Amino acid sequence: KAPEGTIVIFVLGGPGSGKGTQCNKIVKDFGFVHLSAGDLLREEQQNPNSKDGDLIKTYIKEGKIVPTEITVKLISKKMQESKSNIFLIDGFPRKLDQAECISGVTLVPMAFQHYRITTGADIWNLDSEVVEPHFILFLDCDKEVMKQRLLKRGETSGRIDDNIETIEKRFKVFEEESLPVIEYFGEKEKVHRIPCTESPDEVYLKIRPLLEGLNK
Ligand code: UP5
Ligand code: MG
Repeated sequence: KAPEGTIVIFVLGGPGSGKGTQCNKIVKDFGFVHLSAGDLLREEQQNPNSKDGDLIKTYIKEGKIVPTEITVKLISKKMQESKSNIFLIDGFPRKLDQAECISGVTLVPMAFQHYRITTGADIWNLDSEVVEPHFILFLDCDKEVMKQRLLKRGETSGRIDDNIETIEKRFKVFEEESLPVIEYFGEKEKVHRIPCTESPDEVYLKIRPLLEGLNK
């Protein structure tokens, strides 16, 4: 049963840590709407009408973080279109300025359960209640394990970033830019660190009680 009220959970972790895999399990059991920033960017990249397609492709190929306003627009559109009010946001925020702008000040419930994510100071002018991310699931995985998973997936995924050169770049960006986001939320005592080198089911056994706890 879905918990009452708006709940936003960020699912963060290195490339190949299992964010998508675990989110799918959570969706099945708890009915969250799963918004993977990477999936939304890939979808936009393939949309022939998008003006950002080429730029997104270049960034993903290089393992770099796409400019915030593009990603935020995609996430926020999906939230607005959704009839749900419980969201798993997978792979975002990915760098400190994204975290600072989104945490506590940027997820704004509008009338009739519509949502908007803003990235600027204009938020302070909005006469609305602010929603904090409920908590952060940090999938903490050994780098070598992640590398093997991604190389294996690369045999069939068709993802332009599942090759050894880009994988190394993604690791570097994760360590330099995304780990500070986890520290940032850690200081706010919002992070649940989930070791995730075991099988998907075993990892999920550690996650599920946290979601069940939301109903209490
Ligand atoms: N697998 C999963 N769990 C396993 C387990 N416990 N045991 C054994 N195998 C396991 O899993 C990866 C692979 O491992 C799969 O084959 C799975 O079966 C297996 P997955 O669940 O897909 O892991 P995930 O963490 O989701 O890996 P992903 O590759 O999606 O993570 P990234 O963070 O690298 O990718 P994302 O799609 O989020 O981003 C891609 C790029 O988009 C970024 O590099 C960046 O360029 C761009 N981007 C932005 O610019 N901004 C954003 O906000 C988001 C993305
Ligand atoms: Mg993913």
